[in-house]
Amino acid sequence: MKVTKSSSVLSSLKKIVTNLYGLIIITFMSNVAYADYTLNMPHGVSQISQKIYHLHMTIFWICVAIGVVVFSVLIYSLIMHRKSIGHEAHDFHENTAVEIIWTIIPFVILISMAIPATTVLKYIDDKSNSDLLIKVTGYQWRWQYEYPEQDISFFSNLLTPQEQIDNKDVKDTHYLRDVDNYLVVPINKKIRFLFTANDVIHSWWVPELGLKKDTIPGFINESWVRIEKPGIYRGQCAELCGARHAYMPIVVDARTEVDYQKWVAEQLVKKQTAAPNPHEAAAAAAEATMTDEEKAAAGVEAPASAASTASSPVGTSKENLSNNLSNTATTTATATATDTSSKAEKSEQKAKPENKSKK
Ligand SMILES: [Cu+2]
Repeated sequence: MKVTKSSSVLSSLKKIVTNLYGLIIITFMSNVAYADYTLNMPHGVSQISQKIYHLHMTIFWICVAIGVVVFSVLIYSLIMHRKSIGHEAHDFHENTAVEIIWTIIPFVILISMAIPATTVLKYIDDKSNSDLLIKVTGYQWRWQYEYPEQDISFFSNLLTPQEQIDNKDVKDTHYLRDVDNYLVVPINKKIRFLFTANDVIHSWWVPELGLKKDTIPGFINESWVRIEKPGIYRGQCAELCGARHAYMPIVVDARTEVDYQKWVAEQLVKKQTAAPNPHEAAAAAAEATMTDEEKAAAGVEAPASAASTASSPVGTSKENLSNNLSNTATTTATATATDTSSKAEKSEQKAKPENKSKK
């Protein structure tokens, strides 16, 4: 009986060790997953990411100091108070002074950690006085970016060919980390982001910007960033959102103000020269020839109602815009559900990788 029990313990121990060994091999040998692996978190290129980095280092060094003190006392006690050198243990219980000290010291440490942490959190939470508004919508499995103030909207899709995913072709430098349309933003501007999703919960994460926010259907999350250095910054969805969760990367193209304005102008020109949707054009032509009575009979409403749909409202103030976006967030799921496929098709036709600069 004893033999079978110990042998079953031994075999389960063996299993655990084998599994652990496998896990270690996978973790350290998979060079794809750790292509960008560095030991510490990135410094980043925004004020938020730098503040997060410094907070992280402050807390890290406090933990190191605690570790050094605790382990020093522990090791000293183990060596100096061992039985083999004839140390006799003291015979006392319930020392009030010691108990007060070991309550007060952790309390002071926790407060000294909470103060810088709260300061950074308060800084991150201040979304006021932004220069630019961008709405990010998560889809299975791509991102939509809308610039309501500039009336720009596009989808951003994975660019990695299926052959590379299937191991039939050599993998790119930016394997699973490249998209057709980059999110172009200006540097040194306070960019306010609104996050929502159209289907399931996603999470928009760009480590270099210090920005990670869940995008939740029916809700709007907010955040902001001020990027200090022009460049290409890559990220990915950080919330398990379905079968192709790994295939919705994020690429942010931070440009100088002049280059950003050029891009905006290009987008607007592209939009004007794009071929109009034949169905929309026919409907508009029919509507233009209708009298007011005919319009009322046909149930054609004033164009103002268009702003209440999920499409980007044009010519509204920033405050109204936010309200509109908040209102539409709740209807996004239903309103855009029908809109999505046609919009997606359109964007796919338009989405030529014009700003795709492989570095
Ligand atoms: Cu996702």
